[in-house]
Amino acid sequence: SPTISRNDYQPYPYALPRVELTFDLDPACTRVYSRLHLERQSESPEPLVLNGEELALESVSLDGRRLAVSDYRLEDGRLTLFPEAARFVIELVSTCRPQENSTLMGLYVSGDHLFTQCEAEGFRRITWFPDRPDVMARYTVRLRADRARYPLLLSNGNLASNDELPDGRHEAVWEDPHPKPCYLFALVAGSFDCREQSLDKDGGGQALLQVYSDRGSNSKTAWALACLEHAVRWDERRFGLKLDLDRFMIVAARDFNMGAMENKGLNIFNSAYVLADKDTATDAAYRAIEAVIGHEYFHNWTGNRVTCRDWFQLSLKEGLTVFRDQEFSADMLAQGLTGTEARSARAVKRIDDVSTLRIAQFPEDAGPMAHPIRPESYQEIGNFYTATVYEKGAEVIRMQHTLLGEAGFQAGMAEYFRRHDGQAVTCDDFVSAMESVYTRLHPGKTLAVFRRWYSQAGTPRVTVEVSWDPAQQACNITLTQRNAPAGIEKLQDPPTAKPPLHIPFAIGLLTREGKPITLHHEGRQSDTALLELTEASHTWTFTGIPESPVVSLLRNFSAPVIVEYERPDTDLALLARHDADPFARWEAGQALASRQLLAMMKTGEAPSALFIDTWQALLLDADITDAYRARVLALPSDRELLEKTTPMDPLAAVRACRHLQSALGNRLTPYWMDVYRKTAADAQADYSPDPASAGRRALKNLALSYLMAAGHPDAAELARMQYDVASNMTDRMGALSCMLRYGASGVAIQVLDHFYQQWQHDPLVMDKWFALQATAPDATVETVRSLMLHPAFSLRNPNRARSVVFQFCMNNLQGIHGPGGYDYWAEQVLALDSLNPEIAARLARAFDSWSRYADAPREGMRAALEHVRGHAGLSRNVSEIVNKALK
Ligand code: B3K
Ligand code: ZN
Repeated sequence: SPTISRNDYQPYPYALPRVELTFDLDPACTRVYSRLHLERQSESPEPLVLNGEELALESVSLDGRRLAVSDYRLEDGRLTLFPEAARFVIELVSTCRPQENSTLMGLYVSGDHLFTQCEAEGFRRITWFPDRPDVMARYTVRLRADRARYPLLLSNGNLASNDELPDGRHEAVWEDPHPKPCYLFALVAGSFDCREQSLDKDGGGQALLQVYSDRGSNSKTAWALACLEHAVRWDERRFGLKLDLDRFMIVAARDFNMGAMENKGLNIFNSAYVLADKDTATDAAYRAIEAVIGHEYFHNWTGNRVTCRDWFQLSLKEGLTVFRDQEFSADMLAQGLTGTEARSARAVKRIDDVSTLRIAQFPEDAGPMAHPIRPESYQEIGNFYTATVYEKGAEVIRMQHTLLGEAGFQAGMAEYFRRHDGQAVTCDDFVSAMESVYTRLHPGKTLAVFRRWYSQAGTPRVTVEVSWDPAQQACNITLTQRNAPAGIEKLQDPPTAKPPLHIPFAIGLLTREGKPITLHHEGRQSDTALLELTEASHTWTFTGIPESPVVSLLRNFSAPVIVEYERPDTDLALLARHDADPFARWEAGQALASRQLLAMMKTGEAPSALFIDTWQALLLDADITDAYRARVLALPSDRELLEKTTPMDPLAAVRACRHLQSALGNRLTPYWMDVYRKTAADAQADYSPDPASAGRRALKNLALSYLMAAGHPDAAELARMQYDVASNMTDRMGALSCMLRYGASGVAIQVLDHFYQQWQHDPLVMDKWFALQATAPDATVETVRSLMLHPAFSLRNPNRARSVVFQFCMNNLQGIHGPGGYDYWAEQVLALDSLNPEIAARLARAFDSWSRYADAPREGMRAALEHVRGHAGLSRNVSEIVNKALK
């Protein structure tokens, strides 16, 4: 497939001020009439190139004159016209086939409804069009369909009219006052429940907020609507950004490739991020819904009002919007709290986000798909909706926030909108707006070095050296950065290093008793100092340090880097108990646990007394919240551990995690029991997803898992009881997953069956039922094959495919690396590829790290990748992934 390069960008030669679309909607064959008002941007005539895929072209007219086939060129997804005039109107008639569209891009059928998904390049599957984000137009959309089958016809903007037509049909006309790129176009047709509320807009006027979902599910949309209102209010308060619409709609779809889509005024969501009630959704699902509803809403400014010039700039909207949704979630968790409690509530969110970054993005940055947050090239843009563009992109925004401070960052945002509202711009434009404020705050300083974060792939490594000078009472801290080239780091063959990055590195110093030491840094006094590393290496000296301190490094994870620092376990234990920075405190405990796990993998060593004592101290610390305690007491997952080993030995990682969990369960049994009893008291209380209650449930379920792992004689009974009396899905799932992971298999099967009987009618709960089985430690390829034969299984539904195939291939190390695992993976990649290339390519990526594995798994994974690569007719999506993996 051809490679598309960032540097080849050319502006589109035409402006498209107005678009009129008429749809005769029909699942078998939808006819689209399109009228494009075009204005040439250059002096002399230019060919007009439109994109189209899987369309049947019926006619083309130019200024009302029907063109002959010889007047235009139709090849390879491109329609080229040769207009002479500077302003003209093109009329096109074409058809597409929603029913046959299993890619879920363009116009497709889900259940009894019709939906669209256009980002990145799906609009070309609806009609011929300049399908690129820098062509922004005002749309008028006329939707016509059978009234009984499709009583509701939605598109972007405001409803201008809704009229009856002959033959039981009706039509709705929508006008969107905001110019937009076609990737933000949407239409929905079907019969839905609707929950709505009106909202007083900041600055006057009212807006209608609506959440549409499948008939019969209205009782599950209250949380989503509440989250939408919170998001609107939060964006007003924290960013000063107002809702610019009279109507903001969210529609839930059962079949959806991603989480959701920010179409202007008409967000379409994976139903997993809309529907929730206490009986069917876990606490984690409630928080995820809040995050995704926030994310899509925040796109209305960061993405829609100011959009991307081209798809290389994707992180312009995604990194920034992820940063905004992370802050929204953190603020929601900390609502009503102050001081340490607020800080630890925010830290819980930070811990979860950093864990995601490490498990998804760090490996990507060290593997065959490594790319800068602003990629230089791609074959298929659908493959670049990655953890790097999203999560690392958000870290790069967060570092700008750290460097500018909240007020400076907000001033930078205001400047960004002042300069670019209504435009399609680049990542550079964003940094320039921030830089204008940065330079004002810090005369003489620029973001020139910082900009390299946008063009360099790879996770930087920062080495730390600390020395204390008793004569001077001074502490010297040296930071040194190493930036390996993209791709797998070749250790024997030292690669040419990349230039240094601008790394904000927050540190603190503690006394040997764990007390914070005040630092004097750049004219400020604080427990935390922000060191700005902009060269390969730099040393800072802190004076007035009366003893050799313990250093707390990379507080709040102030930069997406790997810290390398040799220190004794006793220092980590001290930080895990006393660090005032709740993120760094968690990090120290995790580092200590990782060392235990690595030692177990190597020598079978038992956990140290120091480690057990640390966990005991954390269990007993009266000053920490339940939610935070649940985070600090949890062990690194087998996947996290695996990332830390070379070569990667998955089965040894699984064994070590299990062993440590059971050792901790055993050694601290009375404490876990105590925690369980205290937190279990509210099992039957009224359910509320608020952070304090959710934190209590998280801690309870963690305690249960330790007791189960330890094989405590009462644990199985406690789990069974918890399942039976559970008033909510979090407790039900917590108990059931413990039974599957650690319990007797007979009991687990019986309970799974009960669960099935109770929830078989609910697709989202059935996804959980499938996922629990696909990730059970004893699940084999035979297990997942038989799950796939279940009548409720379908590879065409992405949520269901994810719940079985992806869960097994990505989250069940024993299963996928067991007998037949690799063949199963290859077979599923190919099966999915013939239905839905975007989803297939995501599964294909599960083997990205194959070359870092120990011999046996490595050769097996390579053979499976080669098998996939050898298959004729691979999609561009999967072909790019497997070819890069095998390079
Ligand atoms: N912008 C969408 C991405 C969908 C692209 C799928 N090919 C989701 C989001 O980030 O909000
Ligand atoms: Zn997004």
